[in-house]
Amino acid sequence: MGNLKRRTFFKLGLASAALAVFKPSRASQLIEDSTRVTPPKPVVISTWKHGLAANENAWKVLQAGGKAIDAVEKGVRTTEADMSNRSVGIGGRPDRYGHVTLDACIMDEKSKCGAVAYLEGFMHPITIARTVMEKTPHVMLAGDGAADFALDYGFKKVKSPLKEVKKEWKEWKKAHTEKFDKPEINSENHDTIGMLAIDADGNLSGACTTSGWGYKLPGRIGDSPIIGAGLFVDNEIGAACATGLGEAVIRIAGSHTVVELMRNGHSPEDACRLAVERIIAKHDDLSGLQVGFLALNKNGEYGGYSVYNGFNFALTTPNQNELIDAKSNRNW
Ligand code: SD4
Repeated sequence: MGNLKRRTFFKLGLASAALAVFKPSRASQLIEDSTRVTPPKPVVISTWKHGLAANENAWKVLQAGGKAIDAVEKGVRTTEADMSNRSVGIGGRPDRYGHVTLDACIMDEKSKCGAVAYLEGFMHPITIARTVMEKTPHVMLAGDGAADFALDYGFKKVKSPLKEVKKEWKEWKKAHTEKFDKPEINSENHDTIGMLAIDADGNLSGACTTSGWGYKLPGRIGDSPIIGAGLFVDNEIGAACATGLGEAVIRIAGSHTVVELMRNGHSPEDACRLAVERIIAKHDDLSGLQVGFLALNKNGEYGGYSVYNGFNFALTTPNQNELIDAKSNRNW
């Protein structure tokens, strides 16, 4: 934060802190900062390199004047359908016993949300999550219940894991005989897709979908389907999503924390940085603990930050379409 930024924030921060307790204020009222660039809307951002292809499909919806909720669903379906992706969808890595279990959630501008967790054998968990949101009084369905629900709504079962993924898992299993060997998380081994969008009407939505931590214990559910952890949207303020070690994200209700930091006047990048620092402060052992956050506020400003270097995100606006390296706290 530059001096001007800092001074502006402190001045506004004192006045707004009291207000924020009683009445949520729009980010645009809290942040008056001439050094910040506000991109023209719509804007879509998403995690990792595969975000570029996902953004392309989301952009088709946004460019045609469509809604952010439709854009994020369409966007992340691209990654779910990509059989070369080992962390999202049916092409993902299985748990310790060879089952690929999928987690996903979605949230719209009215704070409606839906999620599926521990779901096996469906191509598009994000659309099943949206169906939970739209057709049931619930937010989250898990396991067999989620699978039965999906079948009831006409989603088709597909086989998993893929042959080559099964082969890789069998080799892993041979080498890992302990009851629970901590599977390695490193710069190669995590690429959940989280996507956030603001449409031409200024409405925000988000989606997050993953096959989770490769070779996890059966029954394990990560942050990605948990509203407030892997994803959170508050249409008055902004949206955030997370990637990386879900357990660490859950411990600080990560995405909700990022949105609340934006509510208190922090820029998207700064909010992500503060959430990362909170995670760092709460863990004695940071080895392999990669977490990255992305955030987008009501003005269309965006940012990301991660524990370790190597986290990047795809940005698409009317003027830009690029992969951006997020700042990080430390190097691998
Ligand atoms: C999880 N957060 O299941 C997910 C994994 C992930 O990038 O993000 N990979 O913990």
